[in-house]
Amino acid sequence: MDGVSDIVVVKLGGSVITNKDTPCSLRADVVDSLSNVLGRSPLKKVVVHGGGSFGHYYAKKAGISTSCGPVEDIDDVFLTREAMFELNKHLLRSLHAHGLHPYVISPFVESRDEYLVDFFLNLLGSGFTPVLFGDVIPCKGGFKVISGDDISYLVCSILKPSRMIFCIDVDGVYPSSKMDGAIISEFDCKMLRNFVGSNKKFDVTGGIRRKLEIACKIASLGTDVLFVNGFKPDVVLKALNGLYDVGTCIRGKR
Ligand code: IP8
Repeated sequence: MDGVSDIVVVKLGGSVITNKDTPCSLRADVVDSLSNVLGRSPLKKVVVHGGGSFGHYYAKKAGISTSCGPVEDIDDVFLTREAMFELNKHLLRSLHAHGLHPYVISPFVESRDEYLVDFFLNLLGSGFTPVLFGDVIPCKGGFKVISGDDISYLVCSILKPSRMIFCIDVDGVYPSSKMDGAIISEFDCKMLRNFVGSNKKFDVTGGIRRKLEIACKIASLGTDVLFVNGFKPDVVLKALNGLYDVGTCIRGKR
């Protein structure tokens, strides 16, 4: 125990909290049930959320991706971020309605200063739940999307939490792109090299393979990583309570 390991980082996937078939369409009932579960957990939590049909819709339309590049019209940066703030506002209200005190942090600077450790610990110690989300950030030569998964890694590298939970739209990681049969209960990062997985076309930030790459980086920090079905609040609660057999787990390197 290093004093901060009772923290859990929870990433709420955009495909869980939004309906990706319709631009800017919130799954208010899902947001509510997840907020309820998060509100019931006594753990210190950092919540990160994705873009779904809000941020991804505008980023894709404008050709803004995870690679740094010029944007034709900087208004597209505004519109993408505005959509993310809109989505974030819904989530904040819901978390607050379920007894949490969300403290939104954006933009998230790609820095791992000691300052940030204290920044988070002071917030958590005061009873706040830091909330972050995928964003569009400036880079040399233009702008790029920083995904909520990348942000989760940055948060984990700052806080070294005991656990990181990815709430995704299926039960866990499937061995093949067909996503049928049983999920992988324990994913060994050595499997990554040959892992194909599905790559959903909607996202500008990549599919399950990219998620697993990030999850393995997080596990290398010593953090256990879980992929669970965000549509199943009881499963998310079990994961928060420390049960690992409710989805796909990647054991943190000890
Ligand atoms: O859904 C994407 O975050 P993600 C954020 O976590 C934007 O990949 C702005 C599209």
